[in-house]
This record gives sequence, C-alpha cells and structure tokens, in this order.
Amino acid sequence: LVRPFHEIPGLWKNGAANLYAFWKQDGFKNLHHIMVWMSYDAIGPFSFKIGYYDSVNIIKPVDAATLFRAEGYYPKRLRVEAWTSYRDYRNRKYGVLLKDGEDWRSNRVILNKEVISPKMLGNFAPLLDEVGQDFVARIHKKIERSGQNKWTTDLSQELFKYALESVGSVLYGERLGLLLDYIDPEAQHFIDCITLMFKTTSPMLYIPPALLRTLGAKVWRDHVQAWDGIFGQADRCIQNIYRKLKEPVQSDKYPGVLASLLMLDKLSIEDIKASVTELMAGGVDTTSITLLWTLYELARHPALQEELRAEVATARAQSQGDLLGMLKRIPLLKGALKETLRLHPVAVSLQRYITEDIAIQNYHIPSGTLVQLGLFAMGRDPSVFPRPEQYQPSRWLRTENNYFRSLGFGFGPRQCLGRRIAETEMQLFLIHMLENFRVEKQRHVEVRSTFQLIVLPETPIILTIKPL
Ligand code: HEM
Ligand code: 2DC
Repeated sequence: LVRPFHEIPGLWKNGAANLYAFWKQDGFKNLHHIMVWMSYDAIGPFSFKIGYYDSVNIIKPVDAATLFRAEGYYPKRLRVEAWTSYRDYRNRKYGVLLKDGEDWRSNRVILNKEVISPKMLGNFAPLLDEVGQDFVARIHKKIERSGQNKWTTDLSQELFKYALESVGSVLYGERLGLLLDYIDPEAQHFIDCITLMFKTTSPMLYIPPALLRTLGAKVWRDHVQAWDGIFGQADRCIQNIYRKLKEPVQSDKYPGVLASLLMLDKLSIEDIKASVTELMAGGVDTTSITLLWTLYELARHPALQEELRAEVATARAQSQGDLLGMLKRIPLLKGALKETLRLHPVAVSLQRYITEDIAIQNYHIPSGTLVQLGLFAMGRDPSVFPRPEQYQPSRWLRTENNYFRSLGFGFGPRQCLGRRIAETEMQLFLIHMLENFRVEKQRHVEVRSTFQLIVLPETPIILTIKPL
C-alpha cells in the first residue's frame, strides 16, 4: 500500500507565512535546530517549504540509500541562487560546484583525477605534512611568547590560516606564507571575505537575490564585495602560477593541482580558474571549523585524547617515516573526525533532485522532487546513533553498522571534491597537535552552534594549549 505524494505531512506549506514565523524564531540562524524538531515530529518524510524551495525531507539511513540510488547520472543538488547570481552578475563562469548536467560531469571527471583520486595522496601528503609541522612550530612560539608555558585562545583565526595554507600548497604547489610572522594583508582579506560570503548567503536561501539586488539591499552588496575579494585573490594566485609555467625551468617536483590542470590542457583556462577558485574558497572554513570542533571535543574528553595520542605514537613508530603508512594506522583518529562531522556537520543537509520515482516509508515521491537528507538531524537521532549526545569515536570502528551513516562529505559522484585533501589535512593536523600539545578547556559549558550557511560555533571556543 503506497500512499500518494500529497499525503506526505506538510510543515509550513505557505511560503510568506513561514518566512515570517521563521524570522520570528530567528530561524535563519537555527535552520539546523528547526530541522531536528521537525523531523522528530514527523517520524516519516515531511515536506517543507521556506522561501522559494519546496522539498521532501528525510533523516533515516535507509531512506538516504533510496535517495542516492535515484540521483541519476548528473546528480543535482539545491542551487544556491546567491552564488549563481553573483557569477551571472559579474559574467564569471560556474565551476564544478555550480555546474550541472554534462558540463558538470565532463569537468568533474577531469578534476577527480587531479584532486580526489587516491593516487594523488602521495603528492598531497608531504605538502600538507610540512604545513602541519609549521603550524605546531608557530604554536610553540606563541606559547613561548606568552611566558606562561601555555596559550589560552580562540584558535579559529589560526585555523583559518592553517586551512588556507594547506589548500594553497596543494593547489599551487607552493607556500602562501600564512604561518609566518608577517602575514600578507591580502591573504587575510581573502579569509575575511569567505566568512562574509557564507554569512550573507543564508538569508538569500529565503529571499531571492534578484529581488535584493533590485532593492539595493546591504546583504546583496556585501555578498558581491565578498566574492569580489575571493575572486580577486584567487586570480592573483592563479596568474602567478600561470606566469611561472611559461618559464622553461622544469623539475620532477609535484607542481600542484593548478599547474597539472594547465599542463593537461583538457579544460579551458576559464573552467580551470572557476573551479580552482571554488576549491580555494571551499578549503578554508570547512576544515578549520571541523578541526576546531574536534579540539573542543578532545579538550572535553581527556582520556580519549590520551588514547588518540597513544594511537598516533604507535602509528608513528610502526610506519618508520612512511607518511601514507602512518595514515593507514590511525583508525580511532579517523573515527574522531567522523564523530565530529556527525555532531557538527559542515552541511546541515544533503539534497538531490531525484531522477526517478521512489517510495520513502510507503509514500510515493515523483521524479524531479527535491529531496533533502537532514544530516544534522540524522547525526542526533537516537534510533540511528545510540546515545547520540556522546562523542564516541570508537562507534565508527565497527564498520558493519555504518551503512549510509558517514555522509559528512556527501555521497557518490557529486560528493565533496575536496574530500581527500580535507581528510588528509585534518588527520595530519591532529597527528602533529597530539604529538606536541595537550588541549584543555576551562569550564564545562556546552558550545551551541549557529547556521551561517555552514554550521558554526555560536560563541568562541576558548582552549588552553600546553606543551607535553
Ligand atoms: C561539496 C562537505 C571540505 C570543495 C561538498 C558537499 C559537502 C561537503 C557535504 C556536498 C556533497 C554532496 O552534495 O554530496 C565538506 C566538508 C569538508 C569539506 C565536511 C571538510 C571538513 C572541502 C575542501 C574543499 C571542498 C577542503 C576544497 C579543497 C568542495 C567542492 C564541492 C564540495 C568543490 C562541490 C563538488 C561538486 O559539486 O561536484 N563538500 N567539504 N570541500 N566541496 Fe566540500
Ligand atoms: C546549506 O539549505 C543549506 O562544502 C541549504 O566547500 C542547502 C545547501 C546546499 C549546498 C551546500 C550548503 C547547504 C552548505 C555548504 C556546502 C553546499 C555545497 C558545497 C558547500 C556544503 C547545505 C561547501 C561548504 C563548499 C563551499 C565552496 C564554495 C565556498 C566555493
């Protein structure tokens, strides 16, 4: 007995009234929490409309499996109008993040080989390891300068620099120099622009950017400024490499993603620029915030922190200088990163327009429907993760019950393109931190999260770092 589509319980069907209710509840900043109570209320799938997106929402792993089976050959997620509007406005090409259909597929296939293929890890890992070493050296210096043999701080700015330095070294095959004493103000400006870009995107999920543009609204103007800053800095980095490529000096050193793509000569320069800019912008807040949440959890769980330190020490000893070998010997640390993304996912939801009819818990859902998997809600659902409030990296060691549960980077051919970079960068960061410092937290207050397109800590996370 399959129930028809229109019988799916609807929450907030009327766009305008919802928008008002949403605004009154400070919903812009609480989308993830609203999705939690909605999904627990509804039990099964529910439809949900705010602003201009209408979607069917699910949170169970089995339903996620059904969804991704129906994503088709050109998986398509919710279109972030603010991002496409900016590019249309400035006459810039879409990169792989925003392309769809065959254009997406043909670009993505080429990018996959240079960015996410496991073969590239051998090239990326040494570069990222060097950045990790420089980061701990910088923290040691900060501790020395404090004169207290410890450093108590909100690490987020340092982590932004670490993340940008990491992704920059992989993309450009050279260092940007963000972990030095003197920091290029333009690089700092780039970091600030990314935060502003995310922040100004979320209201435009509800109010069409075209309207805001006509009204000359501040969010739209800020958004344009933010992307202008992002593209300006990325253009400078890209030009710099492009110029160097024309010089005849050749070596067998890995030249970075950008130079590899240029030499491969399979994508137009405009396509390469568009996607490299997205990779550079996508590589900052995502990994840094995930690392910040991880340090926060490790500070709250000292015994676990020691366990991880021991795992890293053993992995280091057994791998005898083989970097990739070491990364294969840290299952608990990888579990910790999955656990962080379960409780603090970067993306509140994954979405696809399904390309065939499906049945979700006996409801018929027609092809073409936008289906959203509430990732944040799923991570906190006790029927999916027993004792969901507990940070337990070891739950990921039993791989047999991880079916459609580890989805922090999305799924399938449209999953996060930066995934391998992100994972390697985060693993190496934690390895170096655990080998050098103990991380502590003052008071045991729960830090809540807020939604600014990605999920962020609502208040600063203050940590104390002590040398071992
Ligand atoms: C897409 C998460 C880091 C670049 C995505 C998606 C998610 C995600 C959930 C959508 C996937 C889907 O729809 O199935 C994350 C998380 C990160 C992270 C949790 C770190 C903790 C990065 C980094 C980069 C990056 C470091 C760049 C180096 C991208 C790009 C896409 C994407 C370009 C679009 C891919 C496409 O549409 O084909 N990411 N990301 N991300 N991410 Fe990431
Ligand atoms: C935000 O309702 C909430 O990885 C919306 O590195 C649905 C939605 C659509 C696309 C998601 C977005 C959410 C969160 C941020 C994501 C984005 C796809 C890629 C992007 C998950 C869930 C992100 C952060 C990229 C960003 C790269 C960009 C800055 C060039």
